[in-house]
Amino acid sequence: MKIERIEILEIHLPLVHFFETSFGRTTERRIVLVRVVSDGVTGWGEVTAGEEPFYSHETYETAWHILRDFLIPWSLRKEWPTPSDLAQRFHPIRGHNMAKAAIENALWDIEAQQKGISLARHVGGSIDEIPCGVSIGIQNSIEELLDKIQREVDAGYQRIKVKIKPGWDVNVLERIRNQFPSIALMADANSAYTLADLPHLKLFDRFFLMMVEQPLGWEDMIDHAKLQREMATPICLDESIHSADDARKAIEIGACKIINIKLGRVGGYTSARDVHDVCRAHKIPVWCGGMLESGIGRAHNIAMSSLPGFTLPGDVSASRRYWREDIITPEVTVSTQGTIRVPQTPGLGFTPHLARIEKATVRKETFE
Ligand code: OSB
Ligand code: MG
Repeated sequence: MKIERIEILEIHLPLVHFFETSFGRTTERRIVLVRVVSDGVTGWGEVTAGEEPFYSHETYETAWHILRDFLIPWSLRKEWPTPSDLAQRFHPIRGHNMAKAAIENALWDIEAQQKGISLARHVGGSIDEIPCGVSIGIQNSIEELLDKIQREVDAGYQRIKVKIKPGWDVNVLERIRNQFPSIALMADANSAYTLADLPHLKLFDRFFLMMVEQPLGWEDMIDHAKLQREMATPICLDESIHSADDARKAIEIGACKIINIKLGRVGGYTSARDVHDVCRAHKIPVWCGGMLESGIGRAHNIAMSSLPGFTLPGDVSASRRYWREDIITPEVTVSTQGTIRVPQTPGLGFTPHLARIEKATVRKETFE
């Protein structure tokens, strides 16, 4: 496939409700979208980097720089046999996985359209209805959190993830378990603790969580392995896993029992499939994490979640939980059983709503 044209767009989308983690509160997303044209076919990708370098070092602005000055010039006007060849070309650039993923993923969308098959099928997916969970941020009060959980349980979501941090953890989990003794529950700390908190973290074992996600350092594996030896609750790694090699090492040293795969964090489908395959070979279940994506990134998450190792409910949920109007049609909807149907139509399976995208665009650059 020859890439003729790449457009990068920065859109601003207000969230219907703020989202708060141990590293801060987000009220409006600033998202870089990538639109690639190859052999006359258009594909879309989304940069999943945040507004601030708190989840990882990447931001939408660093992605803009890396796309404009490196990834796009390296991609344009060249013949790429497959999207994985382009991913390979990006290897000399250290990190910046979210910027890389946006272009690579758009190529998978293009190829799927050219072959007339769904993106999910094209990347090797076989699940046609994916199980969904929700990620609920830190709220202004525990009562508000309990109300939100009730609403999501009533909507049918199969598991509830809550964000925790020191001061908003054991007390909160206790209240949740009192009101919801048997829901599938997990907690995500986004690296808010250290091994010095070991006695405190061990208290989590009382709540029969499905897992605790990334309790320790954002790049750590060693301390997570020490913690996992002391804790019954399975540890799931998010931030620390950037590649299949990272996954292998984490599994080998016992740093986790579950891995969350995010397309952006690992650098696109080629790497995501490698992480998935390593986990599968070691019988480590995986699930698809979310980054408060617009419909484009959400559609890609749905395609990835169709891979056979994605056996646990992910953080891929309905558009309406995030946006008053999503930028794709149809919007992503979730059944009362807490599932999303994987589209069977060619490509992404959702159509970018160009007028809404245009309305939300604050910056745009085209490369030919
Ligand atoms: O750690 O999974 C995370 C959002 C932004 C950054 C990091 C994370 C999250 C979420 C939200 O948990 C998941 C979603 O609903 O998209
Ligand atoms: Mg996480």
